[in-house]
Amino acid sequence: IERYKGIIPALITPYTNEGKINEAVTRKLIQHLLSKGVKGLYLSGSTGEGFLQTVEERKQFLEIVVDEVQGEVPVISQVGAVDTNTCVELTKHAAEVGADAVSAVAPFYYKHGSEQIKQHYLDIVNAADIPLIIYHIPDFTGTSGSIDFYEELSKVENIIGLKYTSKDTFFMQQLIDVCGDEFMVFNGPDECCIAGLAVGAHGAIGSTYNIMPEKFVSLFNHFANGNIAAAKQEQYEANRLIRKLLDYDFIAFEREVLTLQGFDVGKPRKPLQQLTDMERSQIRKIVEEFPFL
Ligand code: HMN
Repeated sequence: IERYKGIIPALITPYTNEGKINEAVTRKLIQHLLSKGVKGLYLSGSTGEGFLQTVEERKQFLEIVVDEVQGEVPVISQVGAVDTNTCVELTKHAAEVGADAVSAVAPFYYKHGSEQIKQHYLDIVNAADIPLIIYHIPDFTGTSGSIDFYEELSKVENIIGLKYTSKDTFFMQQLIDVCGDEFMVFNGPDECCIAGLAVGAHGAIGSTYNIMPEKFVSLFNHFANGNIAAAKQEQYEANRLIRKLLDYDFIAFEREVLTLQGFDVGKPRKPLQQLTDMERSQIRKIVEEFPFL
């Protein structure tokens, strides 16, 4: 649990100009993020575009990341999919190639009852000897487990935590209360990172930690040291940027910023927003306004 405490980027998946996974840029971006003090990497989630990739690509990407990280920090692979079989296949693969944990969104598109969703998670955790971090993102999946639902799953051996992408901090606090301190909860919305930490989140997984890892590592460290005023200052500064970012699709925006930072991560996959030249030049101006980028 100590190993996971901190800031964990939900890694962008670098693509080549042809839209294939870009191994060289992936390795370079990982070294950069590690050098900034991130405590793990979260792959193939919303930010990583796992849902827009083939199973083979998801496996290939994980293999590259595990090889580059060399055990320095935990690697968490998001294996969620519409169907259980794909999740099971990706989980077995993740265990085989040495990922530290898998994570999964609730099955989406079809409307399932909570019993089926529970069974889906049990099938994943029973597929291989690798811990599971549930991914709660009700706005995207259209389903939200209840406090009781998560409490029950938190008691299952090898379900070690939850990534919590919602701005409802009361719900988060209740979850932490009933699941106990050994069950890790990660804050999802970066703009509310300090709020999540304040109600007891153990760490934070998010997309903007790709583009400003230092800001949030600093926020986390200040918070951990009880320097709340300094942590709050970092959150305020980050949020002035996030507010601008939210005028665009966050993946398109962050890919553009990374490109300006020297990481040629390519364009997001359609149907994600493809930036116009005008939008790209607006983003360039924003980057100039924020020296911490
Ligand atoms: C993931 O890759 O799964 C995400 O990073 C999830 C993460 O919690 C992000 N949430 C969403 O995109 C809905 C945030 O990092 C978010 O992008 C950021 O707070 C800006 O709003």
